[in-house]
Parts: sequence; C-alpha cells; structure tokens
Amino acid sequence: MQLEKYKIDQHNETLSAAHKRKFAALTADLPHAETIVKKLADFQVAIPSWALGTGGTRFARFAGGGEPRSLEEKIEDIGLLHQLNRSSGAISLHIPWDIPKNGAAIKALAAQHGIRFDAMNSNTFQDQPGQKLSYKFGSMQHVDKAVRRQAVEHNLEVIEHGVALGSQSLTVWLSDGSCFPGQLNFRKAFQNTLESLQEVYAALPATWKMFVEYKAFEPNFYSTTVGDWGQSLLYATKLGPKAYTLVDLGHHLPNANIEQIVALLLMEGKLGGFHFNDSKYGDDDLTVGSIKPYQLFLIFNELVEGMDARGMDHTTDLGWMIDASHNVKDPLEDLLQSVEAILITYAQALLVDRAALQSAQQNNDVVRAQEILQNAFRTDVRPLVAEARLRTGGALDPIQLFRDQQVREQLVKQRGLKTIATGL
Ligand SMILES: [Mn+2]
Repeated sequence: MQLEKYKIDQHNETLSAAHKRKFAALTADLPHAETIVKKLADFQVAIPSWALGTGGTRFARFAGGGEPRSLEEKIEDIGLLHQLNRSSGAISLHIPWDIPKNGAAIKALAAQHGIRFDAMNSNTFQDQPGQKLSYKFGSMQHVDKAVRRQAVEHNLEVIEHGVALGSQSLTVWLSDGSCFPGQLNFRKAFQNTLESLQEVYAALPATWKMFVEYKAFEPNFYSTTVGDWGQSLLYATKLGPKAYTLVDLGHHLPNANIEQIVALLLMEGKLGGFHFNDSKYGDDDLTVGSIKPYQLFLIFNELVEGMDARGMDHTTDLGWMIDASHNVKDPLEDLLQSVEAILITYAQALLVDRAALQSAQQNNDVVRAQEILQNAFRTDVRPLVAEARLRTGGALDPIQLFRDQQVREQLVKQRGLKTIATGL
C-alpha cells in the first residue's frame, strides 16, 4: 500500500509548530546546520529483503500478520518505509529467498517507489530443496571440489540476477568453518575458500564490488573460515581492487573495538560496506542503537572522519545496510526505528568539531578530546533528522503516522493474518 501525499502533509501540519520551535532552538548555535541537514537528506540505508517479515530464532518464530508474500509485496513495503522517512531508498536482495522471476518488471516496480538495488546476497549456508550437494561441511571451503564448484555457480547466478536489476555489488557471507578441533585443516580451508572466491571475483562486472563479510562464530562454534576483519582483509587483498571487507556490527567477539577496525579498514581503502544492527551478547540482530548507542556513535565518528580523510562520498562510496531480525516487533516499525537511529548517529558524528579534536589529540588533552566527542553525542539532533525528512517529503514522525494510518491493520486485511515472508 501507499500513503496519499495529503495524509503526510496533514500529519506534518499538526506537528509543524513544535518542530519549528525545536529546530530553531537547536540550530541557533549550529553554524553548519544547513550542511548537516543536506547530508542527512541525501543519506540512504538499504533494507534487506529478509527483514520485512518477522524473524525467528532456532527455537521458534512468532509470525505477525500482513507479512509480504512475494518480492513485489516486499518492494511495496520498502516503498512505504521510504515514503515515511525518505531514507530507505534501496533494497538488498537475498538469493534464493527472493529470486526475481522477471527482472525487468521488478526493476520497474522498484523504480516506481524510488528504490534502487543495493548489494546482492548469496546463500551457501543452507541447502535448498533439490540441491545436488550439501553444505553441511561448508561450501567454498569444502574438501570436495564439486561442492565448491556448486557454491561458485550459485554466486555467479546471483551476479546475473543483480546485473538484471542494476545492482553493483555482491555480498558473500560464508558460514563455513568447523565445530570441533581437528575437523578442518585451517590452511586448506582458507586456500579452498580463496580459490572459490577468486572464481566469483573473475565473473564480477567491471563496475561491481565484492564484499567479504566476516563473522566470529555461529553456526560453526570452533572456527570460522572468514572469522574476523583480518581474515576478510586477507581475502579482499588477495582478490584484488574490487574486493572489500564488510563489517556487520554483530559479527565480533564481545567488546571488540569496532570503531578502530573501521578506521583502519578505511585507511587501507578496503572498507566496502556496513551491516547495522545491535546486540548485547552475540549476533543478536536487535534494532540499531537499541543497546549500545555510544558505540554506534564512536563507529560513525570514525566513518565520517575516515571517509572525509579519503574524500569519499558519504552517501554512495560505502554500502549501507540494515541486517537485523525483528522477533517481537512489527518489522516495519522496527525498520523505521533502525533507520532513525542511524540518521541520528550520523548527525551526531557530523557535529563533532574535527579541528578542535585534532588539536586536543595533538596536545594530549585527553579530557578535551572526550568532551568534544561527548558534546556531540549528548546533543539531541532529532530536529535535524526530522527537518531533513520534512524537506524531502517524508513524515515528521514516521512511526506515529504509520500507527495513525493503521498501516499494519490494512496490510493484514489485504494479505491475511497468516502470511509468512521468506527468510530464516
Ligand atoms: Mn550481515
């Protein structure tokens, strides 16, 4: 479903006076507020095709109603998010969960909603019905060349789908690894994986990027063949200039200093993309910014600093994507919260007084350096984010409008109570 524009206008009208007051108060002391609002308006976060339905754990899945039943309905849902916040103008497709039957038609539908196709995601972490060989003991690392070949072929297919849709990148996340000591020869597993990735890399169109995503553990609990940023960087370096490391916030060992990882990957020109989520324990895939907002801020602080140091375009030079799972919330409301959290944090990072921070660092003024970062983090930048939405035609309060318009109730009416979106 789509919202009529006048409904968004009416909603904004009712909140306009309060918004103007807050915006004026905040920007009175912010000389570069206009630049920040412009950057916020440009920033887009891709929504993964598997996040439109309710997620589950290995114990249970409690489906909500009105979930999208097809790729077309998923695109419609993202179109709705994008209408509300104007910052969700991209979709990241998962193959084979969301194979476009007619690439041209899907591309046209997405374009109607102002949505482009971000990174394509391949899947060799589960067996599909009718699949010849099993990935039980890995895919690209597998001891059997025929299994490795099958995994490579799958990735080549994913690239083909992506080309038809106008995507420009492939994300490879491998669950490969081992559950017990002795199960794998680490060196051979690495070499097999590298060779397989090289075959996929060779098939990348000239303008494409390949993102090598790492994860510390799960589903394998003893070793992971792309287990950390060092291993990912090793693959990406050996593969070549089109290969990059992808950082997923939930894929580290506890207390890892992710902001430092980000800074160094950017320094090396090898950070390619980002998967946002939040966690308390492991790969919890919770709503962005719901558990550790200060960590997210410190990461964004490095992203902005590092991208500016290399003259990168904040909006287009990295792949920005949410990778989360919504087990107890309405997935659309949850995604609105996640995108909002990303924009708030981005705005805070843009507030950091870079010159002052550099001078504090140069003078070993630790207290001043901390003050500068925390000043930015403790600023309520929500009026800046709301203003960016207002100027681009979105809603001042997306979740409020989503609820006022009873969007979920209407989706349940259209699609039924017992629909299940593809995904895990
Ligand atoms: Mn991920």
